[in-house]
Amino acid sequence: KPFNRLLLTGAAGGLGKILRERIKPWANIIRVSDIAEMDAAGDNEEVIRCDLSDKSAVFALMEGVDAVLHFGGISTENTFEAIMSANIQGTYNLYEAIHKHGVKRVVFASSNHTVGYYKTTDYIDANSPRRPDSMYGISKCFGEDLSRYYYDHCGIETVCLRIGSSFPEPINKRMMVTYFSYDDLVEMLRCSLFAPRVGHTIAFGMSNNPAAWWDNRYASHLGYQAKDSSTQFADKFPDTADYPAKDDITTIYQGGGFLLKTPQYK
Ligand code: NAI
Ligand code: 15L
Repeated sequence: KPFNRLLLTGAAGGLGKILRERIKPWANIIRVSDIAEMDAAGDNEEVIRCDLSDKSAVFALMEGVDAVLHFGGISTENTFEAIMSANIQGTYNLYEAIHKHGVKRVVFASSNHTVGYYKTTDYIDANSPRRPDSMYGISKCFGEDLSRYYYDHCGIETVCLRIGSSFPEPINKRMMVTYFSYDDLVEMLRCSLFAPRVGHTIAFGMSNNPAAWWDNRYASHLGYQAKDSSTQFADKFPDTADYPAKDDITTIYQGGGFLLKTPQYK
């Protein structure tokens, strides 16, 4: 198999549970980790419970690892303190361990909330200045810069995947634009792990949806081609003249409801 040992963080989460099943063909051993309880190890699996903010635990977690899918951390808006520990300290610990153990390739689950303050009428690409919409989005910007540093300084390659909305199906109009099917996510991860050279790449994780806010031109070297589209859900959320609504912050900006969630500004 292409890798001997592949580490997945966030394995107890929504995406982690899906990925745990789907990434098996890519490595002889899949090491899964989370702060929360996970299912027991199956064939060719290792299960290690670990808090990403615990540096020595993260160093032990990385031993013998060849590549990392970093999905662990707080995945929605929260207090700065909580986000600082899991996402900022946690991602720093992870990259220090990656450097120490000579890991060559990482995929970092970044987020569309790095650019959530663009308007839903804007069309942006990976070179557009970031406009985070939340403390959560700021922590993902930190992960993008941190991984850039570890590439420039140490040559560790990372694909920062700004995931749109990866759920079974869209649950509102916004998600008709941001929808990223599980199959397309897995394909994007495969491309990110196996493209010959990725350097430091920022990619947007989205399916081939009828409307888009993001241009993936700077990720074309990954060779990713979406197979799915939110079109199949169009009956649930038909196009109407009231979207984006002019007076609703959650439809004016790409980040949607995240703009209202930062605890100290609620
Ligand atoms: P989730 O919240 O279901 O999973 C995150 C996992 O990280 C949880 O199992 C949690 O226990 C674990 N975790 C939290 N703090 C931790 C810590 N200190 N140490 C170790 N593990 C910790 O979120 P989901 O939806 O599965 O997302 C996975 C990743 O993808 C997250 O990093 C999220 O920010 C990112 N993402 C997901 C999107 C989506 O549409 N599902 C969109 C954009 C980004
Ligand atoms: C994210 O970054 C979150 O992790 C996920 O729970 C969704 O809210 C997603 O963005 C989204 O924007 O739909």
